[in-house]
Amino acid sequence: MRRIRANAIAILTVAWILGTFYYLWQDSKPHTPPSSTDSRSRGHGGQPKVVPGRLEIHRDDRTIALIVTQPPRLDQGQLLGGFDEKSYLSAKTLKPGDDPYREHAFNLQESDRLGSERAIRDTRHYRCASMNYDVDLPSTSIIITFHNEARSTLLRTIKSVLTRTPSSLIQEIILIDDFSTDPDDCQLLSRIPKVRCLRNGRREGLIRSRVRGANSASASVLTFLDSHCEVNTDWLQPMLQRVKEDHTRVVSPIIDVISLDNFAYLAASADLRGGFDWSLHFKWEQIPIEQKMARSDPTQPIRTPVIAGGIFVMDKSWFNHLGQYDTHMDIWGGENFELSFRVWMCGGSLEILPCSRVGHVFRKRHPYDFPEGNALTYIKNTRRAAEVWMDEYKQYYYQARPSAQGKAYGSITDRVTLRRKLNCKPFRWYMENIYPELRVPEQEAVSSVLRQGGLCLESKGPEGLGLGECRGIGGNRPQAQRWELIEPLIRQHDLCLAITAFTAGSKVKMEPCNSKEPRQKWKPKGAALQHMVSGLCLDSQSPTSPPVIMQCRPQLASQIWEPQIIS
Ligand code: UD2
Ligand code: MN
Repeated sequence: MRRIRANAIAILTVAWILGTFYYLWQDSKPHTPPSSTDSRSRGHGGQPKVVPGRLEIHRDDRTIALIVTQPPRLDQGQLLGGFDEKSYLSAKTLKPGDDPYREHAFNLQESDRLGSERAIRDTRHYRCASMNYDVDLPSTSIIITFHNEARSTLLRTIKSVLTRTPSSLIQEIILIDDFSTDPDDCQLLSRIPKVRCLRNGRREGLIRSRVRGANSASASVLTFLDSHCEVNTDWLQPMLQRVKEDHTRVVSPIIDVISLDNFAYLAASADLRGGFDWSLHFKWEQIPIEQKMARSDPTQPIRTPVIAGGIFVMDKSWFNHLGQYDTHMDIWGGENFELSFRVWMCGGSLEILPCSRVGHVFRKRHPYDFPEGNALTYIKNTRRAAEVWMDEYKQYYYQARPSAQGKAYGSITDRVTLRRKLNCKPFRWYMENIYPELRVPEQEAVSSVLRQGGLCLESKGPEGLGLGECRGIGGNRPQAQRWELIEPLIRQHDLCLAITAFTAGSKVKMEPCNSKEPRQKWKPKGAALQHMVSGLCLDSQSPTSPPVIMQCRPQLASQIWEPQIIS
């Protein structure tokens, strides 16, 4: 009994001496407040690193932590300089009775209640805590664009960076205020040490805003973040390490989920990577099973076909060499595909690093307006990505997103030239080597109905056409209402839609398909279907008589044919 007590006293004495020694020795690095489960941490130095106030004994993978003292923290004055956090946050609060979701599409009341900083759970695999990183990692410029972001979420993003990153790694934090209604946010936040804010003179969207930020960055490595994030313990070191070792790697963290309702910080699965479907809709998907089986070390990077887009680290000269972003993309969307295709096809790689974790508030709707409309903007941006990078595979994009056909997307000459200059590989290579799991649809597989209100275009008899009440759901549609839209043909089995003469008022009928026959060539024009040669549009006139071609009038209900894909 006495031996045990003597041993305990000896251990505690050693712990106390080491703790005090470390406390005196440690540099001025800011530290996070300890969270309840935050039991392990390791610095970015090569040697085993002890969190101040803890004595850590490392045995294999297990870390035993004895808490000795409270970790020292930078006081708010050092951290925030001349920035008055209290008045910044209290100047804009929710008024009683206001809908807390209205302005930001997340619960503002909960965000405000949390204040500027809070402890979050260290969500990494425990082995991450014993990873070693080079002592001479490059410093980075952190770029955060925002448009009307809530003050509490934006400040929490910035403060989480300042408190959870070794200060030597932060060259600067560049905010780009994308013409938010209130210019004060930008001005006030610039008072925080290391923070600079550039305000756009007009709404540019996140793509051009990021390019502006990147152009003004002084560090050799760029780090992009959304304006409603919270970075977690040692989030940056793994990413800087991978980029330092190979500047062509573009790396992102596992993106944890901050609940849009109660702001709980939730660990995301570590078995996911970025994927998409042919309509260029981003999705998280399971790592393919063979890759999962081959992963013996959960700290290893995960190769990903695409990145989510908002949070990543990239070498600045590599970013510039590869052509930054397509700055003709507007507001939001599609830039993550364009960047991902470009990185893979032009000699780089994309990775998700499980030992890096950053929380993000995922929302269900956009809280801001799109000057050209949400759908048109997404189509413009993804069309540009498809037209420049997807070669013959772009047909599947148009099949999956027929409404994209005929929509304006501007000139892509510069980007096509860039692709040629960089000598990038074909999309086929990307499909075969990077994303073989993405199945190419069988031609016959994509069919759709052409809906006009409650009526659907249907074939009647051997050659006839007309409108009928839309029948069946999903794949259960009657054959007469199934159409395949494969430009320029509108097809049903081996019969195609054809005009009978090139003049307005001419009837439309069905005849054997021939893609060279000018009378059978159609293309979408907005929600209408335009005959390519006559320039006239398919018009139902009356539900009882067969359709005809008439002068295109986009608003006319009898010319609107909504394609709805059926399996
Ligand atoms: C995801 C990405 C986002 C971007 C987007 C596709 C993550 C975590 N987020 O959508 O970064 O790649 O997919 O484009 O991967 N913003 C502006 N100007 C605008 C619109 C938005 O500065 O006109 C800012 C906005 O305040 C935010 C960032 O851009 O900080 C991303 O916008 P988001 O949060 O609405 O996008 P998100 O997370 O839905
Ligand atoms: Mn976001």
